[in-house]
Amino acid sequence: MLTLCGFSASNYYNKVKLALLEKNVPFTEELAWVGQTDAVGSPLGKVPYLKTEQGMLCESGVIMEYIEQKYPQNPLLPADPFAAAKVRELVTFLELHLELVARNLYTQAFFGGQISDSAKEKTGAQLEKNVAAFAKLAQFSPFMWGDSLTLADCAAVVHLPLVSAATKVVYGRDYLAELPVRDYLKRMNERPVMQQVNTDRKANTELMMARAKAKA
Ligand SMILES: N[C@@H](CCC(=O)N[C@@H](CS)C(=O)NCC(=O)O)C(=O)O
Repeated sequence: MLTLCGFSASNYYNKVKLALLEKNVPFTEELAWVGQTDAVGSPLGKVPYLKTEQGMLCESGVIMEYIEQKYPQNPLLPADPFAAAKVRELVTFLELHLELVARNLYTQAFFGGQISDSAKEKTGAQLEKNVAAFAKLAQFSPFMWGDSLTLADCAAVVHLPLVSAATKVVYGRDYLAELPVRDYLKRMNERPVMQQVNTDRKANTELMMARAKAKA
């Protein structure tokens, strides 16, 4: 039995959880906040990490590939190598060029902090460019790529809402507004698995906020 470790407010944790649920792979969850992670399972102290009977794995992308290979049912990668590469290309764009860039805004957008004007300007310009490039790759019709749910959808549903929310708070404008993201997310949120992940995310986010308040 696999154990997914981390916390449900985390987008990277939920990306993996979604894949496990969509593939119908049995797993349990173990709550590990940042600062409480296993030093072997997650040497950088990040979540998620996965306990398997052979040992532990970190990095959500690696975990996803492991799950996909180990449990071929309900595939989240197309069998065709080029199609699979297109899906991976989208995951890379979503994470490297959108989420990681937007992450520079989270302190101010979600945690009551402030970022410098120069950081704001630099991040805004980078996001502008990257969103335009992402728009050329993503299909949204109805999935990120092809005619079935893939790893790219598991990444998109957890990362895109954060990019929208963070840019709205910091710049007063949703940088994804020109893309059909709202309709896409509405469709994806109708999936029972997504509803389960969202319910857990909301409960865990409240818990996280309460912990932060208690510490302050
Ligand atoms: N590249 C990592 C990113 C994971 C990540 O950044 N997780 C966040 C929570 S959403 C985290 O653990 N942050 C704490 C830290 O970076 O110290 C992955 O794909 O697993």
